[in-house]
Amino acid sequence: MPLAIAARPFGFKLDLAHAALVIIDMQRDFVEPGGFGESLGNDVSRLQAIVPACVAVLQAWRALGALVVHTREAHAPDLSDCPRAKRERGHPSLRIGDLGPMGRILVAGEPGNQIIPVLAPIAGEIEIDKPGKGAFYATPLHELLRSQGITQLVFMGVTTEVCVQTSMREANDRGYEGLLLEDCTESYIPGFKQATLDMVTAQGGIVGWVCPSPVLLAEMKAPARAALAR
Ligand code: TIU
Repeated sequence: MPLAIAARPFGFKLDLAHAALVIIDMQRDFVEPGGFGESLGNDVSRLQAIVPACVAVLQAWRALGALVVHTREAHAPDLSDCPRAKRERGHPSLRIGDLGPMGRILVAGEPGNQIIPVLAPIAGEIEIDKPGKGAFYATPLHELLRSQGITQLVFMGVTTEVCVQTSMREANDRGYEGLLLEDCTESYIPGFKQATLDMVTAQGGIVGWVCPSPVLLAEMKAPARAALAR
């Protein structure tokens, strides 16, 4: 039996056997000083505030044995997958591929490209390096999810209006139902987070659903729910 999640704009029926938790780009590049996010002129401390809520959801999700997906925004060391239109945009203090305090900015394998330790992937979880903003563009994610019968995605991560919203829209176009946990996502620009939550849920949930993580956790932790584990 699905979990009945009190979400906006209306209830979300979560079937854990066919759902994945998708954690977007919780990597040092965005959350810690010295990475890509700060190079663009942002205050990265805003993003650190969501980490405890993300950890709580990840632990609950793992406890029920449901699928977890981690993404990283990452480019190949030769930057062959980084278009000029992305690298040469604006006037950042460091461009993608430049050497920063945590290694080369947004390059796969560099210290800054690692997911923060408290959310680090464990064995059995899917890890996706993505060169774009969306988790599906130029990655095997759709095929991996389909092969496991996944039809619903619960989203956390950063930033709300850039990689999270892009991934939710890509997922929606591919037929997935998406639920965004509003206290587990953040933007460098506060108004953009709220705007994204509104855009996702407007027009009858044109992109998907939104709810606070405690609402999800309360349903997941109900004793009878343990039987739903994959
Ligand atoms: N700049 C910004 O807000 N975000 C990104 O560049 N990437 C992600 O959102 N992951």
